[in-house]
Amino acid sequence: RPAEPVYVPKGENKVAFDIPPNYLPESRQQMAPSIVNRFAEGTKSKVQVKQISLPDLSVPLQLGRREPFSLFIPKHRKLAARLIDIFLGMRTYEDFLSVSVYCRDRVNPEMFVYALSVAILHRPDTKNLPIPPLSEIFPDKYIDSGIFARAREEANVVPAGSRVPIEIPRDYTASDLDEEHRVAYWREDIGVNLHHWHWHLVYPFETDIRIVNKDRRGELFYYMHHQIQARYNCERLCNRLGRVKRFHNWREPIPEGYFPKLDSLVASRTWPSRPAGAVLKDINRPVDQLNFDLQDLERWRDRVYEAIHTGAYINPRGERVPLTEFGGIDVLGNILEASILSPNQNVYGDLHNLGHVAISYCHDPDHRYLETFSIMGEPATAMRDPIFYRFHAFTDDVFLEHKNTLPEYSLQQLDFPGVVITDIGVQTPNQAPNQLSTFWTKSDVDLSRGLDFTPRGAVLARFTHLNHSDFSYRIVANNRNNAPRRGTVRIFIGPRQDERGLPYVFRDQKELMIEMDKFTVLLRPGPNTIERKSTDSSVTIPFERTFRNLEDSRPIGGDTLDQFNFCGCGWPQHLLVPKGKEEGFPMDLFIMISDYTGDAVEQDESTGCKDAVSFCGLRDRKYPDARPMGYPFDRRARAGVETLPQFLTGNMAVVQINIRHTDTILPRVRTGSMNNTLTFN
Ligand code: CUO
Repeated sequence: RPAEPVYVPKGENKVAFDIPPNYLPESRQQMAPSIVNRFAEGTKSKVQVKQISLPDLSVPLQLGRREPFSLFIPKHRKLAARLIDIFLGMRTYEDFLSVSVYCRDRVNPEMFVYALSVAILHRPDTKNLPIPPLSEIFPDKYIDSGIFARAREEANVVPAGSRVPIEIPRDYTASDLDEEHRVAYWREDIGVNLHHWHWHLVYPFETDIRIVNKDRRGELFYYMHHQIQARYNCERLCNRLGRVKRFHNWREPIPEGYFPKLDSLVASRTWPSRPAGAVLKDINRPVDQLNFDLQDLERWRDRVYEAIHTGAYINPRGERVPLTEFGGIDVLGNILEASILSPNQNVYGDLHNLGHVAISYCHDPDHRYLETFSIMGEPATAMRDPIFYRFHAFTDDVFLEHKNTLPEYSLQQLDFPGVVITDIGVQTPNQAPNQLSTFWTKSDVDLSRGLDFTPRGAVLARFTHLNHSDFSYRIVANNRNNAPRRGTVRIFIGPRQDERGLPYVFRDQKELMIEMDKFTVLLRPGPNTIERKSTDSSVTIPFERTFRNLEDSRPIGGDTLDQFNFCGCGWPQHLLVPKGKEEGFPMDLFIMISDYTGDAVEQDESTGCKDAVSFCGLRDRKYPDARPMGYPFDRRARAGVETLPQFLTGNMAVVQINIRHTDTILPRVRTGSMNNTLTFN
């Protein structure tokens, strides 16, 4: 019987690996067994690691143990891709475990965790194993470096069980002198950054083609990042900031500085900062095998625009291939990112990835100071920096340029014959109708997995994040057909007024529409009332899953451990609702029920996690909505439509809602059908 993956729940961390002696790194092979084995003291059981003839690891070993690792650097990507191939190529789980254990103390740790995570997610025999959240493995990517000295002290002085969580201050990266700091709580949110890391783990852009080539992955690259932009812009409006200005002239100084105050514990380095006014330069860093000019980026950009404006890209044979109405955006996503699915990297290059690289090296473009990349250089941390949104406003604008070339949706493509929405609204318990309420909550993350302290046990860091009261949507829809009809409910919210207080025209407002939920309904003939809970959103995952707090991983509402994985991808539930304002922030709630005959994707029912399908798709399945992502707001409106109300057909409705923020810290109530309701802090 082949060995099966072992899952060791946190808190019962009492299993040790029994490894062949020659698997230890050479430096440790001479040490006394009592030293080598001291971490195994008190373990209840041992996992035997089989000795195998090891594959050739010379390629992944080209990156040093203490060097930082960036997915955006082509050399690093290639080394990681090789390691992933090795992991995926192991025939049995036992062999996979064996080679992983061998690599554990040899390969660059960041690359190891990345490649191992991708492999676990995609191997049939491990895809149901939970991956611990990156915030536990590398807490230094998420938490102010000052916390770690205190954590070490706490761990050494105070016994496990009596330790008090270490409070992470709310304003540690900047002061209010920097107006961008007003939205730092959102950019630096641990859950948002975990989502982004996890999304790129599920949708890698360079490794085995069978893994990269997921249904509509280029289009999802566009759409998921577009939604990040829409949400960030809305958050800015809530904080009296203008919408993000796209960063498209790469010769201009960058006024937004960023000082991350993170230290890498692995690479023993401080993440570089970027003072205001930094200017991008040509990159020539032999150490990273990187050599490209800003002109290269500009050339690629111009060629991508040329493809969009002529409606066709050039394939490697020099032929023009049309960017089609439905498939064009997917090709364009792969071209721009660029993933290995890009049809022609010689012509269109590697624009988005090397854009990240150019920005992340602007402080040391030729390596004269021996500095490494800044936080823009990797998906786990990039969303903390204001320049992330300015750069992605550029990529988003490229996609919009393409979308603007497509035919507008006709009334027939929008309407659902015989189905009329007569009433919509949201209800927060104990509040006026159509009001949402936000506040702050403190939650804890356990740093202990990522810190190598000898006294073991949890070391908690307590951080403050935005949160909201759960609410529900209510939709009344009349089906005038004399048979049941299946439909897809599409829920968006968008700000009503721009930064000057002027009402939005449709053209601008559609770019700011935030997807809140999407689900199918069966409408019986006559009036139907649909109730839907905010916690069921198709864009979010519950708090417990964002942080995969495995101690709390008892089943929630029928959920089982094997769903804790693919499932780490998803917008954090606590950021579903924009902050709003203390005096209230008016938004339009838009709800549409589209005709399911145009939405349906024929495929087997997914057995995996389906909580955040809008952003993350379904595992081993097609994206479960046949419409273009972002529908119905992804294209220009038909002639004559200037405002959202003018856009509506009978199967759509809009109502004004109000988001009220209370500047106090309220406890978090654990949601889901738990036996015991836990309140944190
Ligand atoms: Cu997700 Cu630029 O892609 O970061």
